[in-house]
Amino acid sequence: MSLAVGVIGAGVMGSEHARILREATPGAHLSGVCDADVARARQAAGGVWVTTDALELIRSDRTDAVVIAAPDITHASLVLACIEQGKPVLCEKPLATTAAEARGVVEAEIKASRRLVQVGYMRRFDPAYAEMKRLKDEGAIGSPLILHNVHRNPVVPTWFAGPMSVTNAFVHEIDASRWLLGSEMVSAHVRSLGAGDPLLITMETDRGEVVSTEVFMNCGYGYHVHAELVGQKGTLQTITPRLVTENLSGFSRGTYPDNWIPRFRNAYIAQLDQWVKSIRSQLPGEGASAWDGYLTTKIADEIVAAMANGVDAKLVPEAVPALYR
Ligand code: ISE
Repeated sequence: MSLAVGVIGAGVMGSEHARILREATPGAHLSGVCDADVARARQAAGGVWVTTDALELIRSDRTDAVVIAAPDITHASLVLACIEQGKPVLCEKPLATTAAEARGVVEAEIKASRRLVQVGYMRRFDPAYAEMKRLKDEGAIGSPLILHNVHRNPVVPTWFAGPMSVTNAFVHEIDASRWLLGSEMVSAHVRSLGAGDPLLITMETDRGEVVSTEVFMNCGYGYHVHAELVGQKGTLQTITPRLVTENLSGFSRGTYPDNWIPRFRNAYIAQLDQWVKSIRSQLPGEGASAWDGYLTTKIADEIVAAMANGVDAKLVPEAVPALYR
């Protein structure tokens, strides 16, 4: 039987998840959409049930599983409600806005003795990042030494302020770096340029690798995410996927998208597909667990606190609970 999935939040990300569930997710279908703005919910729903009450959607018999794409501040409490109902949940990143809340989600899963949560760190499903990891794991470039990440958005709205470039954007780089290298971060140093944008964040891992990341939220020219992994024998770098290069008037050029959806469209599709398959087969998924989501938010929290105090962050790796080993 097809898995009935309800989506909470009908903004940029929620609408995209709803569209993928309507059009491109074998084994599942969109069964409901929740948003405080009913018109927006209806638009994303394409004819299925809509509600303005997130708890109603989570508790409803019409939903077997839930995708959360509501504002970051609501994530932890909505995920807890899904765990309470015993319903699998794919929560957009971050899992929570504070490490304490994220830890609460981990504790709830441990208490339920069931892994119900996947966090939407979709880079793990991006063909370029996945190929980079495959080659690195095969030993193609020898031992990794440095990971260079670039994370640029053309512009962010005024509400995207203060520590959000760490807690909302850089969190992707924390998760992708931990996953790609298979290492834990032990320290972080932040250099703030301009009026706090861009940031240059350097982390060191427990294996002595260095992860450098530029986070530039108002770079002006387009959405651009890039990674290059330097190893002892060579490097691996992602190639920005493009369908066409325009050759004109003495120039060769390609365009950048306005936001992350065109760049990571295939990753979002693969992520939902794998999530649905893991629920249907009752096997653990390949995505980020609640534990990964917790560690990422904890590192982000510690970096923000260290920035406020003008010091480096000392990050202390924690023992992984049995449920997540
Ligand atoms: C946004 O929320 C995302 O998740 C995008 O993937 C990220 O690149 C962007 O910086 C965030 O603001």
